[in-house]
Amino acid sequence: MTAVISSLKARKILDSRGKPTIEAEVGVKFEGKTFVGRAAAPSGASRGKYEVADFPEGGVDAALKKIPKILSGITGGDAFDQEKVDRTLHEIDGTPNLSELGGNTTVAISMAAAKAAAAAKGKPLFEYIGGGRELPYPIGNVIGGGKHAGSMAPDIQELIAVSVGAKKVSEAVFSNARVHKKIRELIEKADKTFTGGKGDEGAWAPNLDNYKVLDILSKACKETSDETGIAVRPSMDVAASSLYDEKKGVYNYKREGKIRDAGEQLDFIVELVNNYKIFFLEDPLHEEDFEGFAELTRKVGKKCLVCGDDLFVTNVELIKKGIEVGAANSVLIKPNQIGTLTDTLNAVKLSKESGRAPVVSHRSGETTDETIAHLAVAWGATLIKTGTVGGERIAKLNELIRIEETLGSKARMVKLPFM
Ligand code: 2PG
Ligand code: MG
Repeated sequence: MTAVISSLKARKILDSRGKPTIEAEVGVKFEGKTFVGRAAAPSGASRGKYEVADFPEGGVDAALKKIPKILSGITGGDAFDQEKVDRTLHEIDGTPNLSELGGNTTVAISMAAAKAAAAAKGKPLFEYIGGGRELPYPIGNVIGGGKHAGSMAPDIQELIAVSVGAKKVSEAVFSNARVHKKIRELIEKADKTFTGGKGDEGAWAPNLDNYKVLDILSKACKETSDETGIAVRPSMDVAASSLYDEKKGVYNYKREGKIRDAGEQLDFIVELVNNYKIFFLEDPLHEEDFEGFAELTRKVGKKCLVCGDDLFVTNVELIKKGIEVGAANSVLIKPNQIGTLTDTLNAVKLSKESGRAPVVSHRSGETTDETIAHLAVAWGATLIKTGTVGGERIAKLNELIRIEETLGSKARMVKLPFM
């Protein structure tokens, strides 16, 4: 049985930052009927150096001009054979970093093809592509800084709440949202001039420094836990590559007015993990410091998920490098960093085989596409990073709630480490 690819359409749509991105629709013919899958690509602000190209030169418009060529390349192919579809996309592109078509173009088509195939089988996407039944813990960005907010916001890019005590995904989603709401009240107390401004991912963007926002995060997590009985742990994405001055080899915390060399950065991070009981720690060091990640993992990796985002960019070769030196115990998974579903799945598999917790993630520029919710469940991700509030963020969270409902009595939360 084959689901014969018969059509491909793509269009320029808006993302949450008001920038153009690409949406694709793939049509397949199966048992005399036509099924269509649709997916859109997100975009990053703090992009890793080794991510595939997002678009060809000329952006979305240039990508759209390539659609006829892609259509003729994939027409007649079998959408049930995802590996082949993705291999064909690579062949049509012909470059090592997808710069001819753009990783956003290929990822939208790859995901749309999978959705069309799932529709042909009459199955939800998560069941079709993986069949996982365990729900990931959503990690909720509640305070934004770095490249996602203005210059007076904290240097750390994301201060995050993880409702580790939740028994259901719906409980975790609402618990994270409760922390988000509480954070606003606490910021208002600390900064009378706060206007309610938010960063790119819907997290509050206050004029406060790193320690103040960490104190606020920690208080909000504790108070929420006390009120609901659901344990919530502080977490963060430092996005350290954005702070790193390559020429000088130092981390420049502009908001804080502080420069930290490699050793000071490591000590600072260890201090934060210990003082704030950080559960999930993403990109604490810059994207080429595999040795530093290894040292940090040795120091705090028994109590904290040390996660590589820009470090690995969802790329199996870089994950292998991490395995060799013992860097990180968790891997961020972003489909558009690597360009196809098959490449993304390979990164998830290798992460799991090596004992590294996969964390499926959105980007700071998003659409209402909900695909990553399905990927996270299908592949048994430990966590899913989606943000906490805002239309493009709740698109994923509400889909998780629906998936939990679909699974009914078979639904389980994944087992978290260190608990
Ligand atoms: C990150 C992401 C998503 P961006 O650094 O993890 O939160 O940001 O999409 O800007 O790379
Ligand atoms: Mg990151």
